Amino acid sequence: MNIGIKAMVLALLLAAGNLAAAQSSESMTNGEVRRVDKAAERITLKHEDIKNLEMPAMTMVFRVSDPAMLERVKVGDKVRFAAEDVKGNVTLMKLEPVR
Ligand SMILES: [Cu+2]
Repeated sequence: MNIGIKAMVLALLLAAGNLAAAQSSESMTNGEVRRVDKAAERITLKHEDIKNLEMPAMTMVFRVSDPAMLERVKVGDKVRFAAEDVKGNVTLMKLEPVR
């Protein structure tokens, strides 16, 4: 492989990585807290469509990527969140109250 092709492949890989990062930062979803289970590090949210997971609106339990997320919200709070499929578990990567 010559240097020119290597550089082009590297540029394409970087562009793909930037696109993935941009998509994940834009995919925040609205929800409402129904239950907080700090012991199990889980939270129940009533949520709108989660576009990046192609999931329709529903009420369901999520794992959290950081237990500290659960200290910032309480039942009844309106929230915005980013969820991803982590090894088959739908996991909250970001969670912020809407006030
Ligand atoms: Cu769901």
